[in-house]
Amino acid sequence: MTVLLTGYEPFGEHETNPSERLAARFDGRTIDGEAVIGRVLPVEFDRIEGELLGMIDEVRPDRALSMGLAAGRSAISIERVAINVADAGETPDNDGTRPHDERIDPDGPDAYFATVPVVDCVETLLNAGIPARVSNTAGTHCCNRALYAARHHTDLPSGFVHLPRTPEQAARNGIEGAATSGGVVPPSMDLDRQERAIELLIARIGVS
Ligand code: PCA
Repeated sequence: MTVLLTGYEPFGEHETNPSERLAARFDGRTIDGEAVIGRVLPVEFDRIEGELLGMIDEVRPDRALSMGLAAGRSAISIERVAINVADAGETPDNDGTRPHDERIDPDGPDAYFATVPVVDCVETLLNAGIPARVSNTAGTHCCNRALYAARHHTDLPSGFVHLPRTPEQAARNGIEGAATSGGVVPPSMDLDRQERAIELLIARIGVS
């Protein structure tokens, strides 16, 4: 079995993206019999769908697991749903595009559920000592769009994982955010632990 594991390039204020780094770490590995192909998606509303479908066409995976950064979150978040909305909020994409209250597809369904076992995935991580939770919103930026596209255009079991910042990213934010004057430092998780989480998820999704 083959799993397509995607990450995203850096975007907005973030100079790195743990999801991009993990996609590189996993590319070419085999985890519990699952051959992993790691790829990186652009953070561009107008390109995600085409790029993702192109990768699926080329790789012909049996499942698709996408990852992205959720900068304020403290735990690995397994997304339950993708909604038919494109809204960049205050963060334009890497092409400067900033949709506001748009539909991804005006004729498409309002939402799609992820088709990986979301609750089981969270339990697997929690039992391994990794902070994790079900998330009931993937937001309305590019990450939501990748899960919507996978479900809208393919029958592949598909899921999305939002990752916290790494400690290095959180420290950088602390420098910029005046932590030495009492400013807040955002939550983080080290990349090795994030990597272990993705390993466990690939294995768990493989048996479902
Ligand atoms: N996170 C953003 C887009 C790319 C990424 O890694 C999101 O949550 O939509």
